[in-house]
Amino acid sequence: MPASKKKSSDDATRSVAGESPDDDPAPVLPEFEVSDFDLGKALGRLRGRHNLLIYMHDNPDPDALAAAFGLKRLVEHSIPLEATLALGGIVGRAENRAMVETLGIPLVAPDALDPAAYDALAIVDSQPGTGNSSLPPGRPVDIVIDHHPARPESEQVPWRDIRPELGATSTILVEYLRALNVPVDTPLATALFYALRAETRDLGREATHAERVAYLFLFPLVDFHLLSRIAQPKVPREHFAALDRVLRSAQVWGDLVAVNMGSIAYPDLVAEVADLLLAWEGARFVLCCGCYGDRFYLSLRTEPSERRAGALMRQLISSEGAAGGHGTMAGGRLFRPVTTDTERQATFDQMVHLLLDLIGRGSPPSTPLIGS
Ligand SMILES: [Mn+2]
Repeated sequence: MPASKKKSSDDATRSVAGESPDDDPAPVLPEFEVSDFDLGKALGRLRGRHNLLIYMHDNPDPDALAAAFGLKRLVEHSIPLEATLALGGIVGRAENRAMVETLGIPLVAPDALDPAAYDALAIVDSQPGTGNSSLPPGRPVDIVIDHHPARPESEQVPWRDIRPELGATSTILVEYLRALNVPVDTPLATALFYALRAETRDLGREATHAERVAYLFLFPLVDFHLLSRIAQPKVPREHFAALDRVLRSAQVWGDLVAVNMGSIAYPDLVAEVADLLLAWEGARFVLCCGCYGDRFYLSLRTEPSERRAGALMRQLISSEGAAGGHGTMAGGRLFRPVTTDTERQATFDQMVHLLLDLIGRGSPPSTPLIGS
């Protein structure tokens, strides 16, 4: 149904620019470009299905959470179907936990789920075959929506919308919701808005015109008090102790700063600290490593002038683990268990020297980031 014929008293349903009556002095939004993806056809293929299980990458970040939340809203609004969000790993970072709790994003842990009971599967902000999700092996996937480079495993997926040129997967979901005039309520708008902010560091990292358009569309729908509770969360005392340890352990090799964080409280702490350390004026590359249980996690950040984090991470990990990422940010995990302090240090040293080799820095001596 064309948007202009749809009557609604809810401000939240205000949609694309140019649809307001002439006497409505609503501000004009920037051009909303519709991609050539056939959303109607994609949704049509799901007719007759009853329940959709939506996966994200494990230890989901705000972009994954918001995209999954948005997809649930989109399909439930468009077809008689119920969607469930499957949580692989844990939501660890304080901001992300606050996002889930404050906005009521309904996540179900895999132990409580039987994928066989669902007749459709989706994955957002990741793809089949990456090794970083809890997708049940061997089951065909019906929907993949992502902004990471396309993988061969995604080729056969009927609803396949992969746009590596975009800064966030959430941008695609905003486009879908707008295209079909799906009401975007406060929690969903706030989730998508926070995702755009977090994923692009306030539109400064890998954001495109499409992210800016999505941001402005969501802006009047956001609850900024809720947003503030997410972006400035309260943290336990242990968080400062962990940061203190990390900052004292960080080492500098020329323009690379790297840290072996040892045992970490949650997997995405490596990404959180990598973002923090990139603030140092001398850093063009940041590598953070840490173990959650016996799983060895890596996070890599680069300055925008060195946009090859994804490729570097894939080379670092090669066939020994799962790697993903794009221009200035990437993550990875080793398949083999890493259990002792000695093993962690040896694996860290190996990764740092491999990275120094890959970026052509040789083997400069290391110095502590801060004086001891
Ligand atoms: Mn993303």
